[in-house]
Amino acid sequence: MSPRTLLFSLLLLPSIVLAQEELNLANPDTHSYIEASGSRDVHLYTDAEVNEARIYDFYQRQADYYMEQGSWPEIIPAFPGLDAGLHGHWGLHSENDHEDGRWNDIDMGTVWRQTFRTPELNIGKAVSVRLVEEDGISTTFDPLTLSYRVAWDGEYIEFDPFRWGTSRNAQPQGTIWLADPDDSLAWSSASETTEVSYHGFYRHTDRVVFSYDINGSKVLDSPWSPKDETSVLLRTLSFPDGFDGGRHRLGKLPIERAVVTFGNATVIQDPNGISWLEIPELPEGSSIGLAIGASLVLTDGHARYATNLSLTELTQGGSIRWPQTISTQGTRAENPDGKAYVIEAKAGEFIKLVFENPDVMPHNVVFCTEGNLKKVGDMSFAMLNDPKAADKHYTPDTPEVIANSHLVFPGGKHILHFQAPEETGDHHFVCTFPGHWMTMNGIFRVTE
Ligand SMILES: [Cu+2]
Repeated sequence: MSPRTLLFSLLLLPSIVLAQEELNLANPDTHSYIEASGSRDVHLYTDAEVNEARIYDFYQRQADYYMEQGSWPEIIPAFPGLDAGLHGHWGLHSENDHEDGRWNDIDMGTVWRQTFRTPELNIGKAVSVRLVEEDGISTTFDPLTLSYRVAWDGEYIEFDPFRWGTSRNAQPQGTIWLADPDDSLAWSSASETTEVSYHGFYRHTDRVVFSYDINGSKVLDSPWSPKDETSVLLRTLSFPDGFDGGRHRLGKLPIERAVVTFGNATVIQDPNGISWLEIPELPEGSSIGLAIGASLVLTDGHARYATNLSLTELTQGGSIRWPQTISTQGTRAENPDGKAYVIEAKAGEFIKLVFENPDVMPHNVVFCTEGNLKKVGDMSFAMLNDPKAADKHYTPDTPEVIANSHLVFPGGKHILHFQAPEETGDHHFVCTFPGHWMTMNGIFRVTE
């Protein structure tokens, strides 16, 4: 620290302490506005469970309170429900109904990429592959170790319904028979250093081929399993550029549970009971087959596992996995007599509008004052020239607009809270997505 900086620090320190002493910090516990049930007229959102709505009530009470006091502290508290409040963080969701296991109903296909968790393991960048559908074998590849760290029999992945299903990660649904707790790199080359890079994986029909480099030499690595057996993981490793030689960790399993089915490699076991695949220097285009099983004891006869297919071919396109096309079209409501649609409300009434879009294109809903449909419609069309139009939800910035929803994309929903105007009359509602206003409009009738 230079002498000059030191001087500044010394001068600054007492003034900070002084400032803190002088700060008049509000304590929300002692102020009545925190209590939603009292102290002012009942607000529309006083009883709202979700903070997003309740927050409006809170800040109005707070403002009322301090204006009544005639003075206010320099720091007033923020709404206490926003973070870790009674009804969930950030005010967006009530977590009272967050138990939802519907993720378990979807067809997950053959590859699932999500943090994978068992009671013993947590694999952050896991790629889980279902090798055989319906009560078959699944395995989880770890791109950081470049190895298959888990294999299990039974169903594929399941989700805990806690907090809408994904916050406790993907979990295996079945019986685990291979688990490698070691999260260090599973390859070591014959060279002094081992540098690896993971490139991702190819999908070819129901096969998955992982691709990575070891000291610059390409490795293709594909898991597979016999359809009529359980607890057997087959692997084909291809070395298109050849290989300098090295070792690959298979996990803590008895040496007889891992068998080389073809190619030039041997399985060895270290004093810690870890089995390794020992690979000598290999020429270009070499492949190795491997079978790992929970109860596999094979001395011979394992040729049935030796499926020496070309992994390079599997990195090219294959047949279409999902050849079916399903199309669906939203329909507009019937309006046979050609009369305008009418929404009715009382003057000054608070309205909660749930706007859902089942159509194939985006829409919004904008309420505007009587006689100004065309004006607002024309302004919305002019927004085609506005680069910020999407941010504004294609809603013209004009006093004729009473309220507007967000632009809602197909399948989406927006909940709009607003107050009907005091002026009675036939106001309008309209979609202001450019080009829509002339056909997508109706009457917003406000009565006494
Ligand atoms: Cu529209």
